[in-house]
Amino acid sequence: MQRLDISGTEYAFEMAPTGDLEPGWTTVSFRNDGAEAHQVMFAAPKEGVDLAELAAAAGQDSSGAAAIEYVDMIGGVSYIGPGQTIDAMVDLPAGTVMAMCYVPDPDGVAHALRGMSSVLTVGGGDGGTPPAQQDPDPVAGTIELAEDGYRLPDAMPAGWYRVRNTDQGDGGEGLHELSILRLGRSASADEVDALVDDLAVNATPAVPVEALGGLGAISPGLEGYVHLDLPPGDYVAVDFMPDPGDSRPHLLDGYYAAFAP
Ligand SMILES: [Cu+2]
Repeated sequence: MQRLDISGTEYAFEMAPTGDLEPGWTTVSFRNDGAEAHQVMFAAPKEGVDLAELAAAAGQDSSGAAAIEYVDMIGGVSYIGPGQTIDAMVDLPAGTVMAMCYVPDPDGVAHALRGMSSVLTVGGGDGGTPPAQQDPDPVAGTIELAEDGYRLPDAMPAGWYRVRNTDQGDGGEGLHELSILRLGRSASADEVDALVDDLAVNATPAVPVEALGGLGAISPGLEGYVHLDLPPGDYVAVDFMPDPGDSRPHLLDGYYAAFAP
């Protein structure tokens, strides 16, 4: 399978290879070599969208809500802390694909607005054979991003997880991500609620958390894969994504779940 190694720092991606990508399933290995949390979300502009128009709309909006009106989100790696590495698989379409980080900096400005955004050109090179369309083997389980929240397996041994966004409600605007946070200690439901409120405003929560990554934002009907190896403990899965054109992150509307793998 095609492989893309990405390192994230303040505020740029470094990618290898830097070109010659073919369409199809691609293993994306993301390493956070920075001091802040980062992510890499892949986005494909919708049919007919002009990149300059997209850049103008996205350039002032740290929530990402403006940008996502113009693109299909095709997955990637969600919010992950310094020193952490995670692998995901992304089905890259031919054409222009953007890689973006919308984690806020200490001033609340999205990293993408500070330069953490890259444009990839997929295919159109030498017409070589694209990577085989194959499922990773073995798949340890399936995680569903449903209209009303996460559907997580009862047990989550180490392995590849298929992540499917099945939320077709409200005109198919249900963009979601699977961001996995490990709690420093067990927390009551009220403490988890408070934690989510703090995360939504980029405040330091009372319960310490470690961002382990997960699958980056993915549009309704699409799927991706993420490799999880979660030590025993208490976790919360959260969705920082907003709806297109509305900056309110989904976690504030209850799109989160406490779990113990
Ligand atoms: Cu970043």
